[in-house]
Amino acid sequence: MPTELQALIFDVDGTLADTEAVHLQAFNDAFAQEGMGWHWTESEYTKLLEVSGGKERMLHYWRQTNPDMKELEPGARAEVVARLHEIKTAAYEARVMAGAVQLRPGVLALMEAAQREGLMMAIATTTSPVNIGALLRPVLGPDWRFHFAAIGDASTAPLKKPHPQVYQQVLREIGKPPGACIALEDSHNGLKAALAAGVAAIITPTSFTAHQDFSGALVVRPDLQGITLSMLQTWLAEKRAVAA
Ligand code: XBP
Ligand code: MG
Repeated sequence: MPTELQALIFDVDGTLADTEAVHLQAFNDAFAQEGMGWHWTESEYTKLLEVSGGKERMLHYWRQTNPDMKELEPGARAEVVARLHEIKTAAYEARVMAGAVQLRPGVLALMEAAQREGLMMAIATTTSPVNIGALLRPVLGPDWRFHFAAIGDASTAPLKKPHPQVYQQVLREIGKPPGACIALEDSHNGLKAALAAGVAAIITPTSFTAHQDFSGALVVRPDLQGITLSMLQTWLAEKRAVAA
């Protein structure tokens, strides 16, 4: 059993930044632009977040609101959703690049500490790759990718959280055992994905996920402010001692 914390694996939406209100605006931008006649409210969207991934979320909503709709051609509905998602992604990226979201408290300090101490960092998200760059480029610079030993996202892991695929991919790529890693997550689906891959998770919920079930989390905190690497190491060691 590894005893040292060797890597931090960061989720993106909700964890690095409270992005979901901006995702919601971008979905509604796309619905309006394409004349879908849909408009998601914040409470509706909070419930829809149980489905990870923008395309999956729209398909789920469409099937739910129009269960009897017959597709004239197989895949026609998925094609419309893919088009909506392209528009939504561009709208989201523009909003983020215009400064609509900031990193949550403590995120940058934890990343800087990990770098100072030579701890590996990785990203495990269900979101689209362009969204990660829009968020991290302004804070970490044009070489933001090189801060991370692996980046798992919607383009690498088609099976979305709570499926552990993205965590399994990232673990393979960084070559670390799951017990030597800690995941930083904000949602029930993220927690389940990390746990199913054998990775302990710290949860920092947002207003969109605060009502969810976080049983099995290593620790639940309002945010990452004041969380040090030695605290993470201690929590991991305590968990291992209990499990032994
Ligand atoms: C959260 C999500 C994402 C975003 C939408 O991902 O479920 O799907 O809401 O992003 P995570 P896309 O917390 O794992 O980062 O539209 O690009 O799918
Ligand atoms: Mg998240």
